Amino acid sequence: MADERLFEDMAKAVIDGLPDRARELAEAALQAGIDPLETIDRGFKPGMDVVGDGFANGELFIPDLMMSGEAMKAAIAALEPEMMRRKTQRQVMGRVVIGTVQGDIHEIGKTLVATMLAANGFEVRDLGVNVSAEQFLDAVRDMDANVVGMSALLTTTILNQEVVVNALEEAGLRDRVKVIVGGVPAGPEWAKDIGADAYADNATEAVEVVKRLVGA
Ligand code: B1M
Repeated sequence: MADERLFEDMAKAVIDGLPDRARELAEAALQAGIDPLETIDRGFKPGMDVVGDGFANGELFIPDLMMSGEAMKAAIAALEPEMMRRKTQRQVMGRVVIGTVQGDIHEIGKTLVATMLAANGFEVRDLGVNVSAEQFLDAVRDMDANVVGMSALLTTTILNQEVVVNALEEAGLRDRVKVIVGGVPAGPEWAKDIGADAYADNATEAVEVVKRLVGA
């Protein structure tokens, strides 16, 4: 019951776009021993979904999305050390290059996936947002990656996931890497259509899928 109340307050902090309050609540959840991912999934993320719906309905505007994004980022930053502490394994399970595709600056989901992969023993190079096909290719060569992860949140930019798959093919790198895609407009059918190896719905699933892809 106390946890439910905390989760409601977290959603509200994101909806109201209050980074300090979000950080405070994340710290309270850590004190209470709640799993950081449960905190995100049941507390902060539902608030983000309310904001997304409000924006889609024309009730909220870009500054609202930005402030909510800042609140969500503050919460994740507070939870990240505990995520790493709980999951860190010594053995390197694989090398992952990850980024949000070109034209897209949504970073929160991608960063969460990158953090969870790192916490689960993968060496992760996070290229950030608005990442071009060329940048993905350079990083694959540079770190001899065996997995490429791409996030996209817009129905327009998701097309760039296919651009990267094709660029990997043309550069002769496709056989060396497994490709996983994610983000709201993606899905298993989309992954199959563009020649990716897999899709994951959330950060926890992404870890399981990437482990399977590298045979770990
Ligand atoms: Co934007 N935005 N946004 N936005 N934004 C959405 C995506 C939108 C659905 C809102 C809406 O209308 N309901 C809509 C897209 C509509 C569409 O394309 N059909 C939208 C729009 C339209 C836009 C702009 C075009 C608005 C404008 O300018 N007119 C603009 C585009 C800018 C650009 O990228 N070029 C824009 C801008 C922004 C902000 C910058 C203001 C801000 C982002 C701030 C930031 O990232 N620092 C923002 C936000 C916050 C959102 C919403 C509200 C929340 C996104 C988020 O962070 N969710 C979003 C609505 C929504 O999603 N409900 C929306 C929380 C995060 C933890 O979840 O990112 O889904 P998510 O990640 C999940 C899974 O998807 C999955 O795991 C993650 C963790 O569970 N996943 C992966 C993600 N990547 C993965 C990769 C994997 C595997 C799993 O493997 C590699």
